[in-house]
Amino acid sequence: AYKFWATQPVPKFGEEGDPNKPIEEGPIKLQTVDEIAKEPAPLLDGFEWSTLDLTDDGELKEVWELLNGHYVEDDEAMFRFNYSTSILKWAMMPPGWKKEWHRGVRASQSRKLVAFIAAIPVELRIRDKILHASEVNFLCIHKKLRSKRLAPVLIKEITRLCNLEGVFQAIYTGGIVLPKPISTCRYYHRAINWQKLYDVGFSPLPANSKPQFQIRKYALPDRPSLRGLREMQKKDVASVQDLLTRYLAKYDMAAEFDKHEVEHWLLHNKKNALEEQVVWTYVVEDEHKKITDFFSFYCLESSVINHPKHSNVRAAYLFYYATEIGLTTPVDKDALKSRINALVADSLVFCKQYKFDVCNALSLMDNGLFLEEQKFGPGDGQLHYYLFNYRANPIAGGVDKRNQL
Ligand code: YNC
Ligand code: MG
Repeated sequence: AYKFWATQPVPKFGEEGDPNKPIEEGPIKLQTVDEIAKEPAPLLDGFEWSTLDLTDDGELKEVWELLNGHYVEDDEAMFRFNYSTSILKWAMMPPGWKKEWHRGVRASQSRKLVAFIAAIPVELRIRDKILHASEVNFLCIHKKLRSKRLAPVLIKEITRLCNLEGVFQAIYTGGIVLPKPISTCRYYHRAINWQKLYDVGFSPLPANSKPQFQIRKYALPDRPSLRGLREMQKKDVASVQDLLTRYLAKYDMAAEFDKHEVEHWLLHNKKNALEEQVVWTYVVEDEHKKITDFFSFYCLESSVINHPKHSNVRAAYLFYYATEIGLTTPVDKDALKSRINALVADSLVFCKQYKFDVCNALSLMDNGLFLEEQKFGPGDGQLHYYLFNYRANPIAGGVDKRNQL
């Protein structure tokens, strides 16, 4: 098993993992840029490598089409992620993005895009070390080309392209088990439009319940309740970056964002009126105009496969949040819990206002403090986190959540 992964610089199952004997953390294999091949490995006859230019609407559309028809589905093939072109640009073009890291395979004759893989740069902190790493995502192969060992070829190509830029470590996530997860999270779902989720087969009707009970259970107020809550604006970027950095410091693994990254990942760009909104961020401003809290969520729709009435489910994914509580004084767990619940409760109100059907969250960061109280239920999906070419002790919980994208 794992014929390909056994050849890669990743830890093997059973190799170590005595919790009483933590290992020394660091790279598995050391290389320099001049050892890296300047040219890609050849592809099967009839196929060729192609760099996708996502600033070109036509090429962006090609990536969208491939993913729309062939990207991640649930186990029963009822739903498939349907990334909008706006979210693809947001996810693949953060500050420092490189065109070369949007890599595709085309059929030589028809020019049709049949496979894709992408990477973005990320400063990743693992405990006290910061890695100049990449985050690999959107690995996708056309359904007709599956099980032909093309995935390892794509993975080796994106590795080469990262290595050529001096990047030798990467983070990636997936629903499948590979050697060897550094952390594993579960997906949780909170119904907003229960009736629709039931209609499409996403939410079951529990025994002894009735639709009207379920609808009542998930009802939400029309207005948020926190004082000083407002949409994030450009002038908040520095405060939000400072607050987020201090908040994330308590986790063993997290991205380190500079101001440009905070602006990219959290601030909705209103200037671009043609673009659909991808991310929503709200801050809490106190009476001294200080930002004390914020929360955010992004929109990712899923296609409903073969349904007579509904073609998609509009899902909000809880993204970053932070609060001053516990940052300057010793953590009062109850105060933190009640504050985070208030923040998430208000985010659900906005999810309803913006017509989301469901709000999703992972079992990471401090989410354990609100999942039950805010009526999130566990899903069947798991998300495994992996590091490429870096040996590290397992991370119990509390990883950065961006990789759920
Ligand atoms: C996967 N998701 O185990 P072994 S997540 C990594 N991540 O190798 P073939 C995967 N490896 O076991 P197919 C993988 N899925 O023999 C499969 N593999 O060692 C491994 N699905 O290749 C697998 N997107 O080409 C096996 O498989 C080998 O034709 C088999 O293609 C797979 O984006 C896939 O779920 C996933 O489009 C492309 O099924 C295809 O089945 C597909 O015969 C639907 O491949 C979409 C989907 C995956 C979403 C994601 C993160 C990807 C991370 C890749 C690893 C990056 C490493 C870091 C590199 C940079 C380093 C630096 C610096
Ligand atoms: Mg294949």
